[in-house]
Amino acid sequence: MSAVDSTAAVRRLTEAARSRTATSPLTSDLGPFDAAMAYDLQAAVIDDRIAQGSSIIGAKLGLTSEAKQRQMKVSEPLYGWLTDDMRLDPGEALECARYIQPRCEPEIAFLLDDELSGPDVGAADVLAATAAVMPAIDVLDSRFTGYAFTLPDVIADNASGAGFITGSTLVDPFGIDLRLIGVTLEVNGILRATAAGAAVLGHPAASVAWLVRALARRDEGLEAGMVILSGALTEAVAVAPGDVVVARFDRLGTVEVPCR
Ligand code: 0L1
Ligand code: MG
Repeated sequence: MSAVDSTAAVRRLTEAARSRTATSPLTSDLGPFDAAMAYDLQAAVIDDRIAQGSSIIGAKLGLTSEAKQRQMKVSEPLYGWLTDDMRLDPGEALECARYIQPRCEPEIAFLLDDELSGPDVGAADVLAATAAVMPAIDVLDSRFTGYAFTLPDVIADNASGAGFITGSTLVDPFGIDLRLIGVTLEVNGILRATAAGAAVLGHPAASVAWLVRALARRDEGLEAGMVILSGALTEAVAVAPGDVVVARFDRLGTVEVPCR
């Protein structure tokens, strides 16, 4: 496997996002590459955004539930980064024209009050470093036509990350079994999916721990103050102007996104 042209790959992804025009998978045009190189390309995409003025405020996990792995035909999780320009304020509308093919999915978000790094971090360490958990909706927008990609492609594409919104309730995770947090996902008042926290790698905190261990392989970690989206509990739903997406979480509260 030869190294792919990083400049060409980054240009393809940033131009697709800028022009809201989907592109073909990098692996089909630039040749195959592995997950390690895919994370190098992801880092280059994020560096490019930082150079344009964005800053990293958190991270996200993807493909953490069996439902999502089946939907996307892959068998392992992945991660990406959240930048400040991706955050939607409570009540703010999701402007569909800013995206290529937006989808929404409900997630449990962790707000860290301590840094997390190292190859041996487990779910208990994550909970100990967590200030609060919050209900969240992850907004996806694959830069690849029809969400058709291989795992390295979607890693390079920052895990299809495009936006996110957290609910206004900050909940202390102690005394709550996050595996048992139920969620309902409604679009326009129609129930589209239900799930519980255990859908996310058995426990949402185990999912964040997986991320920390994956980052340790690159000598990276998570910082205090970061928001971590721990992975979707259900499949993602496609959204269009006029839709209202509502995710209701047991004990964590509700988060809602109007689309226009
Ligand atoms: O947040 C996610 O689960 C994204 C994973 C990437 C696959 C997708 O685009 O659904
Ligand atoms: Mg997600």
